[in-house]
Amino acid sequence: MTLGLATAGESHGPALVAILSGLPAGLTLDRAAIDADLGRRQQGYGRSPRQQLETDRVEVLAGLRHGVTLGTPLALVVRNLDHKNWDWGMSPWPSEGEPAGKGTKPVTLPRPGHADLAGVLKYGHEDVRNALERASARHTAVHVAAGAVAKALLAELGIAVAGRATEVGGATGDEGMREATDAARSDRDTLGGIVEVVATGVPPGLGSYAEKADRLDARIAAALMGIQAVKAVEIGDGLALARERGSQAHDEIDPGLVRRSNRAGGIEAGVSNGEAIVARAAMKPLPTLMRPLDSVDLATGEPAQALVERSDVQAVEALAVVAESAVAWELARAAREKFGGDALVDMIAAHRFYLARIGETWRR
Ligand code: EPS
Repeated sequence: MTLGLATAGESHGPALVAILSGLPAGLTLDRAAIDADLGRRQQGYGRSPRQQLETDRVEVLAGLRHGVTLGTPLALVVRNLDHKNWDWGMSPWPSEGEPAGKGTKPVTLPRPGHADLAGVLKYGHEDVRNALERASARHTAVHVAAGAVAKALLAELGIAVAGRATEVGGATGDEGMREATDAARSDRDTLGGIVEVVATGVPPGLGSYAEKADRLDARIAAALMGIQAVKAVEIGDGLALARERGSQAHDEIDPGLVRRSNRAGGIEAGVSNGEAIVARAAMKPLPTLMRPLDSVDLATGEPAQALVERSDVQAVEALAVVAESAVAWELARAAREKFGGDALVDMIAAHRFYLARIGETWRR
């Protein structure tokens, strides 16, 4: 028993969709809670004017009856309200009538740092838009909707997951991060940053050291690295541990199996150890620049400036929500594998039974 997630959708197409498989029956979903996470993802200082056009809301097409999962695939939709401005340019079928709105002319100026160049070469596109539309971070919206479902499942097991931005453009603290954003905006530049996700209530024993692909840290790292613009991932004290001695780097165990520290970030040998799971992701500066970088016009082969489109100055707070969703999804997947159950009550019972079994040796 595991969770599956398949998504589709272009940034300016009609909608983003997701199909979630492997959820137990009997899980109550709260539409307002899912929409609240979608709203959190859209907020944050430094987002583009596009966010004023979109008010993301989840629609459910299948797998749910009266707010309760049926144990069948759950189909989610988040519409792109901006699509009305791209009706002709992003029509799934051949467009009718005269070209109107946005996206009517081919893009031939690839942006360094974006999917543009590799995408057109890989897929044989002539219009860079055919690559950038799917590569866009817009589609993180539907991943956040899936993550909200995962968080609802984890809450039934007493697990909570929260993400926050810790650095923007090298600056820390709310004030510092805002100042850095303002400075980059007035220079017509962009920034990256760092986010931290913490999961509490995770029992020991999620993930496995049996195979590389089973390791919980490998799965969390892949999930975070799979988010647009993420270039580095750290679990616990990650990079800093490499510079320390073994006598300093590990989390000593006291009676009651309490740890003196959590430098491992809650995972040892790919298995959760009962401490809070701590994961960080680092995001590069956004590659759509108002003062474009040097590139080449793919239509002529001549030097040119990269595509200029409206852009966020930074989207680190959005990444915090997306990263939280990604970690929640991986934890929910690992929990489905460990506790199984077609009905939520079966899963909860298996979780309780397991906690009782280890309870004599593990604090709760
Ligand atoms: C994005 C570019 C911008 C962002 C978008 C991600 O969109 P546009 O090209 O339409 O101005 O606003 O993010 C979202 C729309 C969103 O909902 O997060 C990109 O190229 O990744």
